[in-house]
Amino acid sequence: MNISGSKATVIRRGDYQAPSYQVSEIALDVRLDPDNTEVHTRLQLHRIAPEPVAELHLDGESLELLGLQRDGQALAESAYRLTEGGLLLLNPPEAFILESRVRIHPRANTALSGLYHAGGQFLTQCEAEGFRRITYYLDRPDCLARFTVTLHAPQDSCPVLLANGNCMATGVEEGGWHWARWEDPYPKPAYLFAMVAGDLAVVRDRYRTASGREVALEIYVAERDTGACAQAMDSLKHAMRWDEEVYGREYDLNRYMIVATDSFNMGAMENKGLNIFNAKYVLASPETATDSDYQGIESVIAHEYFHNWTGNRVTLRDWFQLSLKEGLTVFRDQEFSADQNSRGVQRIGDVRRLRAAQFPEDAGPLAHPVRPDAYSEINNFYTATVYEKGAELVRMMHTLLGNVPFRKGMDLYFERHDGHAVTIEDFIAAMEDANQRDLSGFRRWYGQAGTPVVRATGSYDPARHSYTLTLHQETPATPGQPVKEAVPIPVRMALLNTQGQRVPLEVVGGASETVLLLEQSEQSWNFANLPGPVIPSLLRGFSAPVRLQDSLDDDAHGFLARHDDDPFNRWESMQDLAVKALLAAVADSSVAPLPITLRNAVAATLADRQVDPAFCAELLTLPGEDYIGEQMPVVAVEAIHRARDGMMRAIGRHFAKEWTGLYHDLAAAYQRDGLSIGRRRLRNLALAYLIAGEGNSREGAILHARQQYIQADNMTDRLAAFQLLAQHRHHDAEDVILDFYQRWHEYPLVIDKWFAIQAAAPYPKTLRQVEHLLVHPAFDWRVPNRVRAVLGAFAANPTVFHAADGSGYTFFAEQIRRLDDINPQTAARLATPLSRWQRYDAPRQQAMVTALKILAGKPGLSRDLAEVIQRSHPE
Ligand code: B3K
Ligand code: ZN
Repeated sequence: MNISGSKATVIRRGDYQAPSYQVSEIALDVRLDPDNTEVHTRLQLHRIAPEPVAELHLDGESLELLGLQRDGQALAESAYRLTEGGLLLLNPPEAFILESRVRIHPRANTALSGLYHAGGQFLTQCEAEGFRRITYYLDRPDCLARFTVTLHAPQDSCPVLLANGNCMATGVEEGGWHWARWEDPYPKPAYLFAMVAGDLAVVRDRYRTASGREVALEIYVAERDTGACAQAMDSLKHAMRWDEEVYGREYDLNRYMIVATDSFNMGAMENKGLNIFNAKYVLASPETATDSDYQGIESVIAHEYFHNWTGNRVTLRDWFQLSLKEGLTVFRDQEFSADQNSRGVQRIGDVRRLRAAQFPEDAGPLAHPVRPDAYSEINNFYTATVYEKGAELVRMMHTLLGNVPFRKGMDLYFERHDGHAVTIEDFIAAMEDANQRDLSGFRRWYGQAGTPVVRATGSYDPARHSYTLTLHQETPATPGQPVKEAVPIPVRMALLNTQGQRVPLEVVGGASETVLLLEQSEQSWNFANLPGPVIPSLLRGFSAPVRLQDSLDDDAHGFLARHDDDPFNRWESMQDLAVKALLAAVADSSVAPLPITLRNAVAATLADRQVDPAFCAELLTLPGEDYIGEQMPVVAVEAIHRARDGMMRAIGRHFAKEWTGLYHDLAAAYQRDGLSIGRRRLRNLALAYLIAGEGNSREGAILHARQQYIQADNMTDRLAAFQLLAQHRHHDAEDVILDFYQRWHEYPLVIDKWFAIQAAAPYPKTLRQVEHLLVHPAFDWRVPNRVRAVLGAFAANPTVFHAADGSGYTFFAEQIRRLDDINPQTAARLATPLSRWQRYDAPRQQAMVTALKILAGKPGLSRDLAEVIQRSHPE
């Protein structure tokens, strides 16, 4: 039992059983109507189990059964049984054709899983288990079948009818309806099925594959958005080229379609040949999208495209293997983005995300291995652990093997498993077999939750001219896994001399960088014949997803912050200096001073004209409040906020002249290249520091911000100014908020930003403001982007969500309760910040647990939310 008083069915990895039947062909015939859609399904089934079975289970959920036939005959009532989760066929013959007719209700489907009708369009989302909400089926990833689908719809409301694969025929029928038949030549699991119908415009382009085949590229959007698809189209073509060049993988159909919608539960979906995307990752124009929106489009378009090989051609045996496609595909999209942009800045961003989302997850009650052992709702496992930590595991194998051997492993993986549903084990085995390497330690990484802590100690022996490095690893216990084993940890490292140059390492034939493999709980290495004293640069490029305690003092970090030639480590040293100063300020409840080492490092960075502006902005951005909280035994909410604010002010004030100089020097007309993006970022950071500072420069900066807000020729600059003006107490904040809404109210993606920025303002009155936002005419509970803009931003607002009186939690729980009736998947995901209650002081703990209990007591609690609550507070 749990605090929600129910016991949900738990699915366990160890219970996997191969299906007893397979479907060779599935033909769907769908008459689309927002209120009553009829789906006629014809399945060709045959037994693959060696012996006859007493019953065959077909999944089905929220379906109204209208008729069932077997081999052309109505099925006798004694031959089947309807169950809670679907349909049982009793004593099925060895091979047969099953026809079913069901009715479903797309408009009422606010869960946005299965077939739904939103914004005038019919759309589907079948991963993970949405197909069973369309028809009775073997809705499991190891059931691969050839799909044909015929869509019927009124011609005026739905001139466009799309599904996976190739369009084979179209026609008109009575009453102003028309139809289209699509066939996908590649057998696929049902989670990759998609269909779309609506009034959509299309932006077309072409791509010629390496072997010379022409592929039609089509992006479907609302008519008025056709001018905002260039970034998506370019990114798609770049991704297609990259996968050919780096992995030798070509696209395999004649047509690649992308559909954009405002109503989507996540970022995008890789349905075979017909990706469906959250409009946020498709639409961009300089006036409406920020630089980071552009980068988001590039990476998500690439991610979904890369799934065509890692996920679709080679798919999953069961959902426990989710990271086999997600971790691997995230690794691929990260590498793609690193090749398109700056590798160092990309890595810093990836690690920032990992630490912001995955480390906390791994340290709390929702911790789970990259390959989980059990779930009750699989949609709850599309987590930072499965995605981001999963990508890190692939990256570590890549680091250990090297580029060419890794590619050999990938080739073998595709060669062996193309067209099959496989496991993480199969992936590791391909890497091992292609290279005669033993990677068995990685099986532990996949099975063990928790973030390893690596402690490094080192000493230089002047008499022997040698440096000894000792590394120790330990993984803290996680729920259900009290005892942890050592895992293989690749530690990329170099030794720097006092001039900041890497010294040759004799043990690796004079190379100046190497990868140490820490496999036991403790190991030591000795570097002999060094030219003089050295400072170690460890875990370069963040070569493993661990917490490193490097036992270096501030002087060493200050040195690395200025001299390390590894961009990640240079950034990391800067962060370490800032975190240390901030923690000291938190400990004595003071405003953070600006310690001399940090001040010198900031000064050196500001003076360094060589450094790329995007990287410079990374170096000068202070760690976020959440990250600082992560470094403390109990998160001191207000003290952290005060300390970080204080440090912003100190850096703003101390370097006011430099910031002002940068702000003016970096002004430029809008361009989209990497250098211009970096310059904008640094310039807006300068503005933020000036506004954080005090006195004249602050007043001047507010004027600059207002001017920038009005005159900006792009959304990056306009939004940066808007955020500073809207989130800082000053007299015309409200006018600016009103003005922004009036300018952009016709652009939902921009209005999401407007909602989010208000919900993120760090003042007590924000709670009231958020109450108003929830009843604003533009707020819509059925649109996940909008709900996330308000409630997601609210829950990420440290001082307001975690207000000492518990008001933030109570309010939040009430909203999640409401959302759960509309969209359980989004409700469950948004609720996860409450799982972190153990990290706070006693009164907050109590208030958070009470909030969880309020949710647990909700009548009709969804399985999604019930699982999150139960795991968050198991007693
Ligand atoms: N595979 C989808 C995510 C599906 C989430 C289902 N709840 C998008 C992606 O990772 O590419
Ligand atoms: Zn994915």
